[in-house]
Amino acid sequence: MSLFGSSQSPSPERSAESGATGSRFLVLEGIDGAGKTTHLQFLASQLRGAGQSVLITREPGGSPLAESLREIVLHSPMDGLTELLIIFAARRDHLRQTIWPALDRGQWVISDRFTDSTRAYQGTARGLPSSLIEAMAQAVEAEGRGPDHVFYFDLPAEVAAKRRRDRSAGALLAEETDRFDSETIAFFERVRLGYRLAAENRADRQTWIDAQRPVEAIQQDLARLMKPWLPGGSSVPGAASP
Ligand code: Z5A
Repeated sequence: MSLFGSSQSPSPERSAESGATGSRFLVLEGIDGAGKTTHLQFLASQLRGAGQSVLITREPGGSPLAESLREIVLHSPMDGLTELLIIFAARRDHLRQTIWPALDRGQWVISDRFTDSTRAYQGTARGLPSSLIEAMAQAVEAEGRGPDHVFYFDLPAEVAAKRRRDRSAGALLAEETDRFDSETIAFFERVRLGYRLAAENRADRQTWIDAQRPVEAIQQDLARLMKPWLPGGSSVPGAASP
């Protein structure tokens, strides 16, 4: 497993395979409040600063139909299997309407969550069979390109809950709550475990990030990690030096 603080670079083989300037499909994963949104904006600004075209998207959502399904998943009472079916329906449309066309155009795609969220939330945390999840993932994703690299932002559930409370307290408008907000700390610790299992299965196409560290320290590592992926393998304007 690639960890910040130990091995931080993408494998040279993979960089050579994709070409330093080739676009990539990047995914950010982690429990609610782990910092995905914060760091997604940073990654996008680094890429744009290096002249790359970037599409930012999210799951559930990312296409008109999938955004409608997102509202249902987040707000309508349902059982775990119904939740799983809707999430994969949304993913299928997201891939067909948004992600695959963007990759075909040569854009970088950065998605806030993808199938490892399903493995962690519906699989490990809700207890739906992994055989079912993998069969659905195969059916929905197989004919196109999947994530080239996944960043896992790991944070104890208690710390994430505090960050969410602090964020709500500082917000000008009341934050919208959803079905997941009423889940317990134990639930989010199971999600964390699910992410660890997913990361182990992903071998070298992932980076495990200790998200308890300050934002600046994490972003320094992200900038260093991305360096070999950028044109000329050089640093980008505004990137923190390693
Ligand atoms: N879901 C699912 O069950 N199955 C699936 O397959 C998929 C999704 C795809 C979507 O949630 C829900 O869908 C999700 C799982 C489910 N629900 N849960 N839980 P969402 O998209 O509405 O929300 P989210 O993805 O969980 O993200 P979020 O609340 O926006 O959190 P975040 O993006 O990870 O964190 P953030 O907003 O960047 O940071 C949180 C706060 O912490 C903020 O004030 C930051 O300034 C602060 N922060 C960030 N990093 C730091 C550090 N390093 N130090 C101190 N403070 C920090």
